[in-house]
Amino acid sequence: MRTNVAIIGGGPAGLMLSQLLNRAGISTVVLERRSRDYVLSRIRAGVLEHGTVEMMHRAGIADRMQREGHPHEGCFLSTEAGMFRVDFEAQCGQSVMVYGQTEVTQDLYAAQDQIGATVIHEAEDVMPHDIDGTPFVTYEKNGHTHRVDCDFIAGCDGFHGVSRKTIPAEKKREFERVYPFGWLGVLSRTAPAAPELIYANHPRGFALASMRNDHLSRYYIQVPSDDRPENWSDDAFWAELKRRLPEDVADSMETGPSIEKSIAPLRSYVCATMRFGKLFLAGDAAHIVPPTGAKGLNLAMSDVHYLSEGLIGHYERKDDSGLDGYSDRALTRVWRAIRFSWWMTSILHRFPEQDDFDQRMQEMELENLRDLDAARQAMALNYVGLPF
Ligand code: RFL
Ligand code: PHB
Repeated sequence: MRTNVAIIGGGPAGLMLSQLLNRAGISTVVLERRSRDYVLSRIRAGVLEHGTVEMMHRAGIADRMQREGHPHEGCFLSTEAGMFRVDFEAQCGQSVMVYGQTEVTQDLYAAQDQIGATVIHEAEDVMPHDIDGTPFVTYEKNGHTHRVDCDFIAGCDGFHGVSRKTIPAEKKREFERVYPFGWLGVLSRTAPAAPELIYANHPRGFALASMRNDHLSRYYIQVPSDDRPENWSDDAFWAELKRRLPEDVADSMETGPSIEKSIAPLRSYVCATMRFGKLFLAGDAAHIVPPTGAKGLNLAMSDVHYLSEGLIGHYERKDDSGLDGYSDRALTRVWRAIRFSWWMTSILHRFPEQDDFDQRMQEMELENLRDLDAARQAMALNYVGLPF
């Protein structure tokens, strides 16, 4: 097979890149290790930044999101001293869209089918070759080895993918922080606890009340890194969640059987560079943020925006400046999101070594947000998403 751009990974980053390139007349082959059903069963992000929403429009996949997504103009922060709201619309004139990653991926698959794009599922042992020369990718399927020759390779294969590992160690610098806790998440067919998200700082640990739609709720609680979903019955989960949310919210909230229950570790990670030779990394393949700032999927989308612009410049105008500047441009925005996610994480969680001083600093950060317009504005600008 021969294509312009071989894309490793059929998650949101890989599919969105394929969609934008195909619409610009650039051919792609997407190689995804898992089945389509498996990819669609992963419950992950729920909040789309303003820029991600605009990208969905540009990619021609915004119809269902327009109908079924829920614009949110603010969110709540709950503390021991009470709950307050950050009004995104009032602070910066923008809002976010509550629309699940699963829905985004489903819409992308439907659009890819419609334009006849090539997405190969259950591709095993995918391997990029000669990334600094004449690149090609090999993979196994149904017991046969296949080869895709290409001009460029896009590594969109998530944090555990193969792409990043093919960049020589001396050509990349890695930055990492692993947090000593994870998030236990539950999805349930229940009405959301509140009309907007509640991020709760509580002595027993962080909690988040989120949602997918009017009948589907998503909740998270902070748990130790070595905890396991099997340790938590539904009843135990609801009881702990209620302890960490404001009393009136807890008293009136609907509970029910969990549809999904899993633990996500919390980590910040950046691979600098995001490009080596003809290989370009995008999304979780290049960076990880803790979910506290709702940035992971959105960062994947901004990478794809820059990368698609670079590739379109190459093919349409023989202009390589976008590709040459890709890594620096993407990383500038990545570091801002890394900072924001780290900050949100640090003010909302209980850390094992947290002393009285740390505790007071956390309380002061939250008081600042409650009392200072400028602090709320800084949070709102970052939460709805910095411009691409
Ligand atoms: P993905 O989604 O991991 O997709 C990568 C794809 O590559 C495939 N793959 C391979 N394919 C071929 N060969 C290989 N060797 C391969 N290795 C892997 C995988 O099967 C997969 O299909 O990365 P992508 O596309 O970069 O997208 C990133 C997002 O998925 C991620 O950043 C977000 O889900 C993070 N995230 C959130 N982001 C937000 O913007 N807002 C949120 O509200 C939000 N909430 C969350 C989150 C992530 C969470 N978890 C579970 C980590 C909440 C949670 C709980
Ligand atoms: C979610 O709904 O899954 C969600 C929302 C906000 C976050 C993280 C996850 O910060």
